[in-house]
Amino acid sequence: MKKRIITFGTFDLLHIGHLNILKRAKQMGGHLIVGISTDQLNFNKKAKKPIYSQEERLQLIEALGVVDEVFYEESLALKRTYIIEHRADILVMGNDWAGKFDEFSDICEVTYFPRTPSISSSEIIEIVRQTK
Ligand code: C2G
Repeated sequence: MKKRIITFGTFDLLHIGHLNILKRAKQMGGHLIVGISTDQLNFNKKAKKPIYSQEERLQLIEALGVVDEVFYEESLALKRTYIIEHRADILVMGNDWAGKFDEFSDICEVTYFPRTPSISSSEIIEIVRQTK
């Protein structure tokens, strides 16, 4: 039986670090489901909206060959519900979240992968800002 793998993220300014974690998650052997955090959720967390809208971010992730299913993550507090609703066997996150989701190990396997070094959406924004 194929495993069902779930992961969450903003995926703003799609970059190689995003692709690497999604590829690694897919390699765990199954059906990859990705929760895209909404613009409102980002605004609540960081007091700013992502550069790409939630519709654009969702379409970009959905178009990747390694992704099987996408949905909007509207609230951080609903993570348990999303895992249950999507019948996920494994939760994958980057290790910037290490330990943060261990509470869900009663309903699924929780795995953290090392982040790809030297790239992030915020760094891209910073580089573009400084480049005239
Ligand atoms: N990531 C990575 N390497 C990078 C940058 C990001 O492996 N260089 C991973 C992150 O660890 C995360 C995923 O890519 O697992 C998405 O990253 P972000 O878009 O930064 O997601 P974030 O804002 O952390 O949203 O419910 C949790 C949130 O929705 C997570």
